Amino acid sequence: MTPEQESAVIVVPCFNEARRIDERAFGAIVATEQVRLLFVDDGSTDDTAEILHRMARSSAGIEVFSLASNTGKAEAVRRGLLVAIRGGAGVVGYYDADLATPPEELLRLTRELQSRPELSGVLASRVARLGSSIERNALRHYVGRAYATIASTALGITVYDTQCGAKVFRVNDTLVAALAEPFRSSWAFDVELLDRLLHGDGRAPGLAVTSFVELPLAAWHDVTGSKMRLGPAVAALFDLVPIARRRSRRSRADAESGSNSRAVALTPRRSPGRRSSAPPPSEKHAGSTGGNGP
Ligand SMILES: Nc1nc2c(ncn2[C@@H]2O[C@H](COP(=O)(O)OP(=O)(O)O)[C@@H](O)[C@H]2O)c(=O)[nH]1
Ligand SMILES: [Mg+2]
Repeated sequence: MTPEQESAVIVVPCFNEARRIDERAFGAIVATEQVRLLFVDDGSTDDTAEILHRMARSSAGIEVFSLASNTGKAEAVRRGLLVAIRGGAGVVGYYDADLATPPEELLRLTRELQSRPELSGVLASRVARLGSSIERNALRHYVGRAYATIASTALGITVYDTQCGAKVFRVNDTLVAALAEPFRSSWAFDVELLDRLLHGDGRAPGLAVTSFVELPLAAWHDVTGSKMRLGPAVAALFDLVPIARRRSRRSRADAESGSNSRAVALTPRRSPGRRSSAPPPSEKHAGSTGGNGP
């Protein structure tokens, strides 16, 4: 890692991953010295804890944070990100333990964010296209597309893939505020996080939608052994309703007050009562370098 780059810590949520975890691949990721990894063992009942601690002993760039009982991916990611931020990371992210997103792509996402100080976040996007190798189970692909389309509408932005398990964010007050409370939905937490980042709260301002980008992956492949069942994933569509409601309340409030100051879209989506001119990212936050966490 070059000194001018913000130190990056990537959270890897793990629940009963003993059979899938590839110790060598994770060792190779930290050997690049581009990122450190914080594995969150979420009350696993198999040998996950033992494997993770062995990895931490053999690689200086790997740490383990253990939760006593299973809290679900959303809460494990949130808690892990807060630990990483408290440790002084300037860039944090999360990454699925099954390496469905190849390690080199995780490193590419991180470099993209580190090299573009104007960005607040980079999201991996599974866009199948000529020259890429995106292999998804057809049913999961179609459910995922429906979900992403509805999520995009709920957020009021054009985002292709909200659910890919590889995302990186620059640490700033808005990110810290967005992680302060547990997510309401354990399935739609990626969408909830984006919503919180775009709109901020009393503690910190929202970030400009233009400070988020999706990076189309060169490769992604479904890994068997997923613990995410499709039934709850479909039910998670209902978790998007409160996000859509909040957006429509904000639109109404903006229209009533004649405000045009709200951030709008990764690519602005037209919406009544909203203007498409996103303000610049809060300079204080978006362009800052490492160490601005709490
Ligand atoms: N912390 C935590 N992580 C989980 C849980 N369930 C799944 N994960 C993690 O979430 C990531 C994606 O899970 P996976 O089963 O591959 O689901 P997929 O999204 O269908 O591919 C992996 O790193 C899993 O270990 C859970 O209950 N708690
Ligand atoms: Mg998976």
